Amino acid sequence: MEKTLVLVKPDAVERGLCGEILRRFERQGLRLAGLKLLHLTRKQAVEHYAEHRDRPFFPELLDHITSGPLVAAIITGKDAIARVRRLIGATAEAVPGTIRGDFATSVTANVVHGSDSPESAARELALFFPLETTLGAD
Ligand code: IDP
Ligand code: MG
Repeated sequence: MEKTLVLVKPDAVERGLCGEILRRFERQGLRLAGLKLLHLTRKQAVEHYAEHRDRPFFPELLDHITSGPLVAAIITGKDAIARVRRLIGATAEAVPGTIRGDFATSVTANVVHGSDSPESAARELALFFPLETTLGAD
């Protein structure tokens, strides 16, 4: 079993897509193991997206992810990290049938985040769910 971090980004929360997006994971047999709504500070956003610090789109990315409340979820299941990424779809030109392919309105407003590796999942889950991670909840 693996755990991964999913963020339903502010554009999707604003559009009322939380239920639809979480349903896409649940109907594939993935399970919710943690869930919260929060509005990220700029500092938290910088920490979450630290790997993109030097990219030209970084300021736009920070503006978007802090633009309103987001929903953070721990998603668990066999091969959860790769399965979540497949359901989310590609960063650019996601195909129809994927979450981004069906709902993204731009590369920035792309409705959802999923951790890209076991190392990212561990780092990101500790950031968004420190208590659950410390307690080893699974
Ligand atoms: P990912 O979310 O598919 O893992 P990353 O390359 O990690 O994609 O980029 C993080 C986020 O930064 C993307 O989800 C998207 O919101 C934004 N982003 C990535 N590339 C671009 C770009 O070329 N222009 C604008 N925003 C981008
Ligand atoms: Mg990424």
